[in-house]
Amino acid sequence: MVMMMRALTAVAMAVAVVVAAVLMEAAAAATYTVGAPDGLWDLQTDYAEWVKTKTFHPGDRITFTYSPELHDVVEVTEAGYDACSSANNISAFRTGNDVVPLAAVGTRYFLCGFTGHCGNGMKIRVDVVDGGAASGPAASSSSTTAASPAAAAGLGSGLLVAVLAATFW
Ligand SMILES: [Cu+2]
Repeated sequence: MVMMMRALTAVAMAVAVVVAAVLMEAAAAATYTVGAPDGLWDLQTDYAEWVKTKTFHPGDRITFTYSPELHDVVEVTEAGYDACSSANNISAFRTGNDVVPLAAVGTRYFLCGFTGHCGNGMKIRVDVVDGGAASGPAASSSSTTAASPAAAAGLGSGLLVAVLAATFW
């Protein structure tokens, strides 16, 4: 009976570890450096292409890295984005290493306020979508937590061993 209790305790602990791992996976927020790895916040990067390979969720952050003498970052409305106008800007960043939290679901628009830069492609549209239904292995593959599914699989094996042990003890 004591052995049985020990086995059940082991199973309960294994289950708790797996549940904790799943919860951590769901809560993992990613930070993306705009334009990286092939570019940065500059005139060379194709931002429409860059965002295509990412899925942004609330809690994620984007970082704009650039030389403040050459560029800046202005958050604008959709109208400002379309017209390349920072006249009615929402906010402006000028440090050269600007971290912008993506707190909520919605679309954010950023452009470079230096003359001519937006017209030459220095603008980016970031769609922030709900992570609820999409936070499976497919969604996490684009984040910085690519190792987690493997870790979860390892924990799954541990759970199986615990269940087998409980059966045979
Ligand atoms: Cu610029």
